[in-house]
Amino acid sequence: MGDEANRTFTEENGGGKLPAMYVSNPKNVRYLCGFTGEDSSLILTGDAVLFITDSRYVEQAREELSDLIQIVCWNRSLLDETAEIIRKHHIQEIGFEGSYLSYSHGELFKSLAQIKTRITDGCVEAFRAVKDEDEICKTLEAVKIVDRTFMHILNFIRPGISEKQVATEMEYFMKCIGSEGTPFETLVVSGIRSAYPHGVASEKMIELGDMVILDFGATFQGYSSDMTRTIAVGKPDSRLSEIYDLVLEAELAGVDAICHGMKSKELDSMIRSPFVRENMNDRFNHGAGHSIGLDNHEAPYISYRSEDEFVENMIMTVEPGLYLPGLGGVRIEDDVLVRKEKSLVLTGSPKKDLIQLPFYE
Ligand SMILES: [Mn+2]
Repeated sequence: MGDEANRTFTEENGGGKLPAMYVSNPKNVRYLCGFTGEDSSLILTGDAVLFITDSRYVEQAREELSDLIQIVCWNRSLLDETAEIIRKHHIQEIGFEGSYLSYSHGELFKSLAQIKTRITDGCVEAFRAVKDEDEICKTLEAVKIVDRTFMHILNFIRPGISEKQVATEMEYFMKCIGSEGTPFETLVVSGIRSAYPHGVASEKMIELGDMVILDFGATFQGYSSDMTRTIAVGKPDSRLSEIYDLVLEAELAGVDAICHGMKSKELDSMIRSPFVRENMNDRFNHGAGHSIGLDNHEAPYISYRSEDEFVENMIMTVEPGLYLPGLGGVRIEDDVLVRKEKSLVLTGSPKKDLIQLPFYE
């Protein structure tokens, strides 16, 4: 438990100080107090931190939380208990995370609280964006797992096994070597399916000449990694080997350029510039990157629409791709620790040349 929870939150947009905040996003709860379970909330006031949970989690909370945090076990309902705390602590105004309460719960919350409420979406997330040493170490462990898994899966992929078998093997292997689970569904798409930027693994068999996109992540003590590599099984269509080089050029432009103080949209245009030059920008139809942490996708994002600026110790993915419908696609993604000057690429799996697994007719 750090200073994070004990400060008076200043809402970014509305301005003015807020005397209390209700935190219900489970990742934010975990970030602020270290609780790894579910269905629990925090109320932060100027001088107290209250952790509200139900009987299933009281023991776990006693173990995981600092003694400075008061644990409240609710009996009637979470919202009733919260309203009671608001009354007891004479809270005059409270912020809550609109994105993490359903519309009906939000309305109920407002009517139970009977005080001024304000939406504070993104408030805790702004702290989460910049990682401390401990968070960086955990991410590094998650990164090691994906790197080892990539080397493992290269020996497993062959013509005649399905995308699903490959994805299952990757997830099994990641768990065996220390991943807590997969932060998102492991994407394995091959052949013409590799032109689907976000296709999930199917029953399709991998065939000779296929491009195979592997987009996967591991979780270590809550922190995720996220990496994509594209390989070929045998010799692919020459247009696909050509776009591999172009995607690699875009990806390297991104990981080489990203640094403290750089604007998100500036980086986005650097990543796109090889695609623009080759008249292929319209074949890159997803975001160029995002932050990772307790969530697999978190703010900030790499986007031409974003006014965000990167800050030292953010961990960003850079992930350009090109997709040719009916033929296939290529995506390359690394995780990068943003530093003052040259940033550090954390993921170390090979990418310099298109890996062609040696299978022949
Ligand atoms: Mn990603």
